[in-house]
Amino acid sequence: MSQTQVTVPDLGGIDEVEVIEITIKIGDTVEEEQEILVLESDKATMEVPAPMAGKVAEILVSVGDKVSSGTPVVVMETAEQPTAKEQPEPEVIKAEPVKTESSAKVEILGPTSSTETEVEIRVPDLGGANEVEIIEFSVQPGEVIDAEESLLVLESDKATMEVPSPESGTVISFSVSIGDKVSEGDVIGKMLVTQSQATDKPVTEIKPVDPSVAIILQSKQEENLPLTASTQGVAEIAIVTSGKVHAGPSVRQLARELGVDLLHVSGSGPRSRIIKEDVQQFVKTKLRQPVVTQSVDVVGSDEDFSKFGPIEHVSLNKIKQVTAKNMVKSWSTIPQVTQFDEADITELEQYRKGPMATMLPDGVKVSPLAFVLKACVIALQKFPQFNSSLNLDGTALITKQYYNLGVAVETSDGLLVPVIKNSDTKSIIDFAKESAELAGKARNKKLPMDGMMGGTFTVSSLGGIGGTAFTPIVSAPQVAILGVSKAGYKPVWNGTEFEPRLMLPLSLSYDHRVVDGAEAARFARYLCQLLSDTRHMLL
Ligand code: CAO
Repeated sequence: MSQTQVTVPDLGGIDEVEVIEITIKIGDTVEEEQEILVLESDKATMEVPAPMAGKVAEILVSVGDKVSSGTPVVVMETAEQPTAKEQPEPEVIKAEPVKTESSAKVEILGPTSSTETEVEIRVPDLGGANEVEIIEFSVQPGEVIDAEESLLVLESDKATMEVPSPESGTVISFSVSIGDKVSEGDVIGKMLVTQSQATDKPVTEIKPVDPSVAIILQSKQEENLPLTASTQGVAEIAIVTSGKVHAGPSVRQLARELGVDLLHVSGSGPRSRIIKEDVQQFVKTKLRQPVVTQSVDVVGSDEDFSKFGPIEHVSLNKIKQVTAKNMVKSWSTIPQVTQFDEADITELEQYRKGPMATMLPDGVKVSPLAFVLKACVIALQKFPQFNSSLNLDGTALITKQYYNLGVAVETSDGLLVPVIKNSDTKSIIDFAKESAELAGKARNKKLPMDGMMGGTFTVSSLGGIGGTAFTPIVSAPQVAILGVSKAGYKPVWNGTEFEPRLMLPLSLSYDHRVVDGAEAARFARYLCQLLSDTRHMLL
């Protein structure tokens, strides 16, 4: 093993550039030509690839440091010291302004009017490279483009380069497609330019895309900057800029692999440069976005059942139709899972039917549901994600600081869900009184619209009817719902013997985008603890 210092290559006359990204860390094994640093001047972004394969022993610069040609940046451990013979000869490729050729060369086809001329767009000098693939069009036919703005992007196995327009004008057409291989001089399209521009404007030649050195001149090269890149046997450099998208080759490659259009990605790097993390974040955000159902259709059947036997057509009232749409929306947009548990309410029921019954105000009836509601609000305060909603694009959770419990009520018109506002301020007796009152209003069609709005969590109890468990549907935009089934005695092992315990079945359905299974299990367990010993609710 030997150590080799990697230095900043010849920057072609640029004095100082800023280190804007370090893409390796100490201990990393890097391949030859793997990007290790990204540098940026006010003119261009440059990726510095490793000159040899090896292990990163030391990083000598930090993000924000200014470096110049020859500044040591990284120490690499390599299998053996490269001998002088093995080191590539310093090679300098110059990209200098020339008077007669343009980056994308143009050939005058003939004037179309006194001021406009149709010209052919030709591939410029590619620095010796042939058969370079077209990977991206930066403009579309019909677009008006400024001189030096990117026309298209080419990629060899070593570098990506943009072909800037030689003139200002209107792109008429491209005669090539993505994936086509082009070489210097190939006609790639036509554009309309003013005659004066087409004939005597000094333009910029693009060199590069050399197998060992890749330089891509930036599109706005106002100062005829003589760029010189040299391998110096140390590092190669790729200078990449763009007219519309500010991103390096590796970021462009990642974007292509993921099918991301960089025009839609905001750059968080210096001067809004798009970095890999921006592309990754863009993809994550897109994946998290909920499927937005434009219109929720309740698909039934158009089959003529009368051919099988007598039928009756019963129209559904508005409540049932709205409920059906809401159910379809919630069911089809929320990936939901149901967690089952059982609360031992033996003591709770002894208390409710015994001492508590003697203490109640006249006319107040307390069912197990009131205890469940009280337990829920305490659990929601401990597990705030259950009292939340996802924002529209799925990038944030809105946790609510208020607690409004919805209680599903069966009515002759269908299911209604009145909401007990400010549930965190209610006692068990309050819950009993309010749920009975709201259920009464719901059944008597006296419930105002706002009495069903603003719920943050729902409880659906079928305990008065029966059943051992069910899977309630989460009511969007809420993220969880608790189903309560009928309590029944079960033999429970107490360590020495089975004893009859009154067990209350609970079914917690939750939005799996927001709540993990383990959290749901903890939430349900916590509810069971609260219900198994009502003293916990006093804490
Ligand atoms: N286990 C055992 N018994 C229970 C129980 C449970 N989990 N929950 C209630 N009970 C008992 C009550 O104590 C009461 O018994 P008594 O008459 O002996 O006192 C009896 O069952 C009836 O209770 P209830 O249903 O009238 O009252 P509640 O407070 O439990 O429920 C309400 C009120 C409005 C939730 C209920 O009437 C209702 O409409 N439930 C249907 C909700 C529904 O349709 N959900 C499905 C929605 S679709 O997913």
